[in-house]
Amino acid sequence: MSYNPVFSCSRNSESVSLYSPKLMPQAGGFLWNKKLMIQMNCRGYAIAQHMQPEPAKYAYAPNIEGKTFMQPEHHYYAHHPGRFFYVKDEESGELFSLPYEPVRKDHDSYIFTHHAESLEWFITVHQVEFKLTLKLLGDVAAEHWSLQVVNRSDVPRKLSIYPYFTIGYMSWMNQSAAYHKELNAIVGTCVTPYQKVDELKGIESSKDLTYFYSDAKPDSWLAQHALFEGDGGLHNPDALKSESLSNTNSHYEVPAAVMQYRLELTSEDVVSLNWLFGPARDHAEIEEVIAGYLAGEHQGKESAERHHQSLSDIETPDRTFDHFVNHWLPRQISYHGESNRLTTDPQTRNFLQDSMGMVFLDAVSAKQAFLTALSQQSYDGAMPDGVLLHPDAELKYINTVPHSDHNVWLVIFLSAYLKETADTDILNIACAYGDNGKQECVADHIHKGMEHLISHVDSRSLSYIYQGDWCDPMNMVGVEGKGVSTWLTLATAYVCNLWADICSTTGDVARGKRWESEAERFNNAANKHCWDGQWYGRGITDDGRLFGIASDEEGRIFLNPQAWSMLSGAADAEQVSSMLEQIDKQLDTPYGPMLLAPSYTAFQRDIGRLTQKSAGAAENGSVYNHASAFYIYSLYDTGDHERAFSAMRKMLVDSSDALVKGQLPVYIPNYYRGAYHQHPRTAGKSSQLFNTGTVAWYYRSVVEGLFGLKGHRLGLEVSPQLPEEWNGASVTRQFRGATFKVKYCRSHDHTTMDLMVDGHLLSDNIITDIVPGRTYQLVVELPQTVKSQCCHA
Ligand code: CEZ
Repeated sequence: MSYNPVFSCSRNSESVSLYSPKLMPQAGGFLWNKKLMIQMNCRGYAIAQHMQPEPAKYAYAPNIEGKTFMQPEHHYYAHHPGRFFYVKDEESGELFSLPYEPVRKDHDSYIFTHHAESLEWFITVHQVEFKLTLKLLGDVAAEHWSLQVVNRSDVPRKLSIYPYFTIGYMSWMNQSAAYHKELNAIVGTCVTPYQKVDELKGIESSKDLTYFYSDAKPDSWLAQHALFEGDGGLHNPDALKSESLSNTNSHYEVPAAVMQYRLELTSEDVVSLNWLFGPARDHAEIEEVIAGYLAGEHQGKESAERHHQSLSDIETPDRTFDHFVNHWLPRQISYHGESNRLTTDPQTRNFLQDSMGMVFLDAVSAKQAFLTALSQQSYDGAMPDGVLLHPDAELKYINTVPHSDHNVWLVIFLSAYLKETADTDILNIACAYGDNGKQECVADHIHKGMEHLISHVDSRSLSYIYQGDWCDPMNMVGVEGKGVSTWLTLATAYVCNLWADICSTTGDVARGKRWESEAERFNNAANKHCWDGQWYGRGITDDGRLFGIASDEEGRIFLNPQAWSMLSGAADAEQVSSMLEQIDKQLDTPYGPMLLAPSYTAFQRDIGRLTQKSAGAAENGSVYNHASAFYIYSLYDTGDHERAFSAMRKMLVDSSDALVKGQLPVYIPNYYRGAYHQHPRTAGKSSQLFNTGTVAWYYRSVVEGLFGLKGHRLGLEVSPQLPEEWNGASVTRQFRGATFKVKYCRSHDHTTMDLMVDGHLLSDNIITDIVPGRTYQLVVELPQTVKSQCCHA
């Protein structure tokens, strides 16, 4: 274990431990399976959703709760839903709780450990050890909690343990809860509230029960929140002052699930208790889940060992980086790929980028996802705002607002997929259109999508933005249908080039040439109309105002157009160096580059909702990691490896900034608060939201940029861009069925890179004729750098 005061990462296994519930009170982690996702913080608060197939809750807030999507910087409060365990010492009367809430009494020791498939607390109080574990029950929508209590003192101890699981305000129409002896469970029941007759059909099949099953018979129970809490408050509930709970149900009263277990432990006695908590349709379903659990089914989720990683066993001089990229990064990509961010209508761009990440873990399912998206394209080439994943799914929330960028992501996915797999057959697969069922091959679909993309432009060849592009809340730049986006113009040029490359390399040279010239048209347009002297503006409003420029007091410079001008090839060397200088000066922070600066402090009607967000939060100038990831990818693309790695590294939580970020290094959040110069007190704070397109681009940058092990039509192209100060590194790369054990080393003997494959020197940097199933030893010899020499000394 490498130890520091706040957290530690275990060296060989995928786990991170936190040593206090107070230093980073919001920190926690998440688990998911195909049916359920739970985010737990280290103090016991929980946010859980199950899919039926629409996302739904089974533990609610104490009052009426509106339906919403997952929010950044979620706020917890005393009555927030959670999973809590009160412990009463029957002899001294002392009361405390695990993992920390609601009593908030210090323990003698506290460790919260996040593993890939479980969350665990190890807590000691007066020489009694408590090991609390949460796992999910295979691919069933159920939480499995277990508590092991060990008396390490020399004397017998009498303790009462009371799990208190909030069920909360289930429904204003009908809610109740009671203990059911035959199930040994407290079951809360409700009727999903509705008003319109039409809604009844949709909710009749919903899982309106919440159950709390115990594998041991409790000594007493209580199913009603108000009676449990009484006047004592949650930190000292009235119900725990009596010897036993009152075995009272709830009848149109807010339900809760509380049980009591009286333990008498002699020295070294061990007791284990287990519970299941989850949603159900009816008692038969609860019985089925319990039976499966008792029979030992549902061990581990199906997906766990299915994924191979394109990159593994990374060893570099940077342990934090290794640990994150070896374990947590692929885990977060899998979460996106498997759960679709817990929606049945993921935004098209999210779905395609999440699938791009999956290319590196499970190319077959990534391909399937791509074809699912493509089958929803209209015959005129337009892509819908969201991809429907269920026959009854509908476009909701942001997907009812027209955005202009969705076709961009089809080509980006395809290009990444082809690089990794060389599966050009995909281009010939027949796929139907969403609106008329006609079938055409994938290549023709893409071609139509590209035509659609390049036709939605003004007379200057600048792409219309409508009510948003990649940036959802930039909703008023083009609301009248005239405003344009510099970012989208450049992204269009970029994908024209990618598509040109795919066409040319698969033999359609004429098409390739055509798309190359389209790329040039868009790049020229951006240079002519959007370049502001030192950097690119972000767009031109309906009224013809170029914004994101030097004369703007707020929103003076945006990151995205700069990054994508490097990808698209619009910016020449002089422009690149001028932009980078300004990014360093105006956008960079210790947590990464901000999306824009300065953050807006007042509504700008011609830009939109983005300017109404709090300064430094989300798109209004946070360190928006998704945008930083584009920037990183573009830096590797232009060979600026020092800037690229520095931005990549700042994105990870480190011991030096964990307290500021308030998060454990188990995922990349969608943002860290920005407005660095305007609001230094809050800058750097994590959004704690792990839904983000960042991870796909991050992984791609690590594989293709940093380690330079990039797919090429002919084989594996090797062009590493290690930070100057690294003297060496090693990785295992799975590629097109073969395994490459790669060692990088710098030495004085080299002025250029030399590649040795199984001891033979290669004449160029592409390994061809790769034999699936074979393991290759690849040694990459690199010239010594001044910095790496210093490090070595
Ligand atoms: O949502 C993300 C979107 O899921 O914001 C990104 C966008 O590219 C992603 O597709 C940038 O706008 O204000 C909003 O409507 C935003 O749309 C947010 O909800 C944002 C959230 O941070 C969710 O992760």
